[in-house]
Amino acid sequence: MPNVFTSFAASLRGGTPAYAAFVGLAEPLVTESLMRDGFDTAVIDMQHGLHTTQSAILAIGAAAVAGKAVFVRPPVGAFPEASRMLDAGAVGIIAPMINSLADAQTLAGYCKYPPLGERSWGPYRATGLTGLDGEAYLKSANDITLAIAMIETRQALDLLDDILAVPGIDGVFVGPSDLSIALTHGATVDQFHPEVDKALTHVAQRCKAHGKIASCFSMTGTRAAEMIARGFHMSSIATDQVLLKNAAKAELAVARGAGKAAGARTY
Ligand code: 3PY
Ligand code: MG
Repeated sequence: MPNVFTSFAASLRGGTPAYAAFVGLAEPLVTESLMRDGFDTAVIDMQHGLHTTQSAILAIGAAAVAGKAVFVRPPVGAFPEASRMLDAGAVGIIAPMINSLADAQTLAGYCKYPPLGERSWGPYRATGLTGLDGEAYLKSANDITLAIAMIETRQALDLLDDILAVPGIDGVFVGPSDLSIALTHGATVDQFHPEVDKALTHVAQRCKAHGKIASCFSMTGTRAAEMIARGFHMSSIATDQVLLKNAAKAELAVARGAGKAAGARTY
């Protein structure tokens, strides 16, 4: 029986837009709560967030309890962690700083079974979450899980077509902060920098030409919707910490008489 773990990748490839939570707080309930609040998926962040191998595994399970399949972002170059997270039931890997063809090939190698790669066998939890037995999982894993390369440097942008052409790379995810730092030679970190904006449009167009997934980080819901309108398949929105800060500031402003109420809700 198909479920979110077997159908999410096809739905994303098919053009159903997805909004992702970006989760750095290593408490599983944070992920579960964001999934229950309506995000389509999440990126569990082991690169800059506080997630460890163990907490990421728990977050995958917490999202599953809420009926959602999530991505994991391992640290830079931690390719073995990518296979491990797929074994633990991640629906995809968003790998940071994929800056060369070799990086992209290595990512595909760790994420895909032969003939696309050399992922080692051991889908410890993935078979349970997908509901597939070993043989069925082997046959479908390369399709139902996603290897996504982050584009966040000038080299990566220059190599975009080559990266997208790697068999086993399902798409790219633009990191606009790092990209702004790279494109301005370290002068600023500005996700809305005109050069970044131009790059985002270019990435959406090249992904369309290659028939691959375009995804990116956005700091606000407005920006995320704009990215989907520009042809991106998926955008994350802010981070869990930013959402928490925004809500805290807004409610305190209301309490102190200087803000507008966000609306009552309960647990
Ligand atoms: C970036 O903007 O550099 C990112 O990695 C987003 O998470
Ligand atoms: Mg980055």
